[in-house]
Amino acid sequence: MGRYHIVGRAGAGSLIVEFLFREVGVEYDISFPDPADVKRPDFHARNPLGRIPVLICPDGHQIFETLAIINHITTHFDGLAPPVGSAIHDRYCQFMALLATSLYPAYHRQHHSHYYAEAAAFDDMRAKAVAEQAVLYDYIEAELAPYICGEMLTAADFYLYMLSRWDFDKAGIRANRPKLDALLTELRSRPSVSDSLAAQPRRRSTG
Ligand SMILES: N[C@@H](CCC(=O)N[C@@H](CS)C(=O)NCC(=O)O)C(=O)O
Repeated sequence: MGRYHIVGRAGAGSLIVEFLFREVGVEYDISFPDPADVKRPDFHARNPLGRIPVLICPDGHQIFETLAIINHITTHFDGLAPPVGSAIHDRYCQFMALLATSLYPAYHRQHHSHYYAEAAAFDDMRAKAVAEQAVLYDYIEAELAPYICGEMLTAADFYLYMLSRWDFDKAGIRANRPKLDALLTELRSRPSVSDSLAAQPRRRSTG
């Protein structure tokens, strides 16, 4: 069987794919094309918005959108999601959707503001994104026990950890949120995370 190939960017959304493959012991290849190259029309066949990550599977089919890629990994490899059909799986899906459709886009608005507004509106838009994220982080803090799915560490915790890395005030999101603080510290020390981060080409982290 061939190997998975991740099309990624240092410190960006491809991290979750690396974290999860390392967690389940799958070897993979990864390339980090120049950001300008993923905006070229030929890359749009892989992702119409020219965004990463894209996962190329061993049989050649491709997946973009982190939620879909994570679903592929948790479907094909055990241990990263609760059993399908259980109430805790519903909770897992709910958090995955919340992270993918609310927390992630709020980081995108902060790091890629030019897609959304003229420069004069950047500060206001970024402040609103941070305020929305504060509500979400408060909710997550209240729900952690100690992981998103209770005693089971799942892909959702790794996803949350990746997103938190893009915050402009990393200490701020941990302040007064002791459960979140403990979770992020634990995740950072896992070999799957620390080894992935150590292997990133040098580049600033961004969503
Ligand atoms: N909804 C997409 C978001 C992907 C995304 O925004 N990727 C970022 C890197 S983390 C990107 O390619 N940004 C460059 C751009 O938007 O031009 C997903 O979950 O995969």
